[in-house]
Amino acid sequence: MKQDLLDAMARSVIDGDVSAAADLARQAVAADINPLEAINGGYVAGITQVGERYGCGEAFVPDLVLAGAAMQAAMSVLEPELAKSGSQRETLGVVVLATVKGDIHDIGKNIVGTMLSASGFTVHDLGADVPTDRIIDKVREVGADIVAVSALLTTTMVEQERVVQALEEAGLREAVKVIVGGAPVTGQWVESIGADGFGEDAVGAVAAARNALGR
Ligand code: B1M
Repeated sequence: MKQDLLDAMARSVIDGDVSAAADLARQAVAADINPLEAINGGYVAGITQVGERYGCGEAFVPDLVLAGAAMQAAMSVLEPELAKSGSQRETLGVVVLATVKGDIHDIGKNIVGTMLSASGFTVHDLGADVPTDRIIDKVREVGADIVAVSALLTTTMVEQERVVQALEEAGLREAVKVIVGGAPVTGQWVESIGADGFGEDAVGAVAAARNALGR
């Protein structure tokens, strides 16, 4: 049953069981379960619980590390399946994607990148802990339409504002839209830093990218 599989996926992340997480992802692919449903209904549900336990002192950094590893093992199976859904679309725009400097969380950013690609955007993913200068250089190099920056920490989300400022200083702000996201990001934050949009999840990120370019 699908719900049993989703529950087992969540459990594999809570237990930090890398091989079970990957195996369950393969089972989902074989059972033709929508990969985004598996990600959100299964693995994200699990990692959210681990995060909540960490937040109230019931789990510790090694638990986050194991949960992250289990989640990534599942993503390596599911992200290629997600990507397949958009293989023949026209290019909607060029996106430079990164997790901001000082922040190594990249699981959500990777899902956002996969969904943007699957929806028809050309994505240049610079990875995590990316200095703002490198983002600006890449924008120039590829003629980006959008800069998409992820931040998971309240201490690093300020880097999203620096990206907006750096684009202004480089004279690129008029030509490039900025979308932001990550667990601490709110609409109010987006407005206060002068970004063009945000998504609460990967589907929202695609909508924000489309809206920003009017497509
Ligand atoms: Co970290 N961590 N972590 N962590 N970690 C959080 C974020 C935290 C909320 C946990 C908690 O306290 N409850 C907390 C931040 C608190 C705060 O700032 N308010 C925290 C902390 C404190 C830390 C450390 C400081 C712990 C320490 O060392 N003492 C440390 C920081 C390291 C650093 O970055 N400098 C740290 C380290 C780690 C690991 C490396 C162990 C690991 C990351 C592994 C990896 O990414 N490769 C990790 C993990 C796994 C988490 C939690 C548990 C899960 C994050 C995750 O992957 N979620 C997290 C708790 C939580 O978020 N519930 C936590 C699943 C993912 C699919 O969701 O990333 O939110 P998310 O992405 C979503 C949306 O946010 C959105 O779409 C995605 C898909 O739906 N989205 C965008 C994301 N980016 C977007 C961009 C967009 C649009 C949408 O447009 C551009």
